Amino acid sequence: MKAEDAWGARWANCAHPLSHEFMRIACDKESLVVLAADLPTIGGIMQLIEDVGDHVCALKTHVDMVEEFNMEDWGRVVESARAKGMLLFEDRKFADIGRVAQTQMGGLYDIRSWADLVTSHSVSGPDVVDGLAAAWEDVERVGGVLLLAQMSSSGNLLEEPYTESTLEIGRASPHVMGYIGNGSSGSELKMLRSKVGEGRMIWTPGVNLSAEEGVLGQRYGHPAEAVLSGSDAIIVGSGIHKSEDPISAAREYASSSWGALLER
Ligand code: S5P
Repeated sequence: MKAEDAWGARWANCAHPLSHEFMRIACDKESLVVLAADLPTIGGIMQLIEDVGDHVCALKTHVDMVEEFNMEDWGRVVESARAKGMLLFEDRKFADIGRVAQTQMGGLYDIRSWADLVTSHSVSGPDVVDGLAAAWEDVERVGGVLLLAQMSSSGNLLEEPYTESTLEIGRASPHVMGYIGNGSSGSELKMLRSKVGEGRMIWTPGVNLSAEEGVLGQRYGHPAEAVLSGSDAIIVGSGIHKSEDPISAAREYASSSWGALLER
């Protein structure tokens, strides 16, 4: 299916090049799944990419949870994700002043050199986004930022006025590809979509086909409901990597999210 037909107004109105890249991959794979590969070893992540990469559009990582991290082995992860046609998305949740965020994009993990997308909080103000963009510029790469406008964890402090200020920061920067929204709540998502409009993506964690609650305060909603409420990508971790059959699970999340997009 052609991306502009599947995505409609979103295709026409999103300006960030990586949003189009994502929408194209989603159409190729018939899936809106972003894989949260929350595993502590490079071998485990590699295996997961091999197993489910065909049904997943982006690999979301937390590099700082990987034991014995080194750039050489990480290069293999990056290579195999790219070979499977996935975007690389480091969920670093930056939150510092601009200059420090720019420096943190380098360092041991050298996120700027391989990540296409990163998450950032907006709590420190708009300069954090400029710092991240400057870091990609330093290595002559283009990247996109997803700002946390909502969270899925219970009792989080991202209330409506904070969400609105976050959207203001996002609107002012071409580097902000979109926002993280709360996938566990259809009503919160509809509200977020109405404020965001068509020009930015909303990606949502907090989705699971079977569980309603995760460990340590994680909340879950149904992936199809999230997409029907305005989400453009479902971020799935445990639902896939903790499943007894990750391949079938990835297929189910793919078809549930893709079906909901076509319905939308
Ligand atoms: O509000 C949020 C934002 C994020 S990015 N809630 C989240 O759970 N996440 C991330 O999504 C979290 O860091 C984890 O990697 C993933 C959810 O994993 P799951 O196992 O609950 O599906």
